[in-house]
Amino acid sequence: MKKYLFVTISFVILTLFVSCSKPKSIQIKSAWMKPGITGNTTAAYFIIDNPLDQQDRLLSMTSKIAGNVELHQTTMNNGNMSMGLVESVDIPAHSKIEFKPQGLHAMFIDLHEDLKVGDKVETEFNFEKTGTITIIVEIKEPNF
Ligand SMILES: [Cu+2]
Repeated sequence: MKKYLFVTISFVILTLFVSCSKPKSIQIKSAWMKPGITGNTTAAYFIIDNPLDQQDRLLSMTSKIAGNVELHQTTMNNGNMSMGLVESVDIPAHSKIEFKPQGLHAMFIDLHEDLKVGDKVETEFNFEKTGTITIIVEIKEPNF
């Protein structure tokens, strides 16, 4: 009888431990992309949520539907909007980094196909520590 009680208590403790320490990981949320035409470029936007205790870094992105995907930052200089290449993007511990219109974005260059509203595009995000996260990005009509 004592043995069963011990086993039960151990199981309860183990269950508590597992539920408290359920693995947290970097997540990519609210991802969407503007429509695009074959041979042209388009941009994708999303939020990278890092709930971890350590910083990570977005190194690059890839997708079968584009010849190249670059990380860009839009800046305003004397009223002129321009965008520049960003080598990588730090994602500090316990933070969310938002890629949004007129800010950080992912530029999909040399599209291999037309992208219409409702289409879905598989995209890989390559992080320094987390490795590769693959998500589906949906094409949406920009509302700005
Ligand atoms: Cu750009």
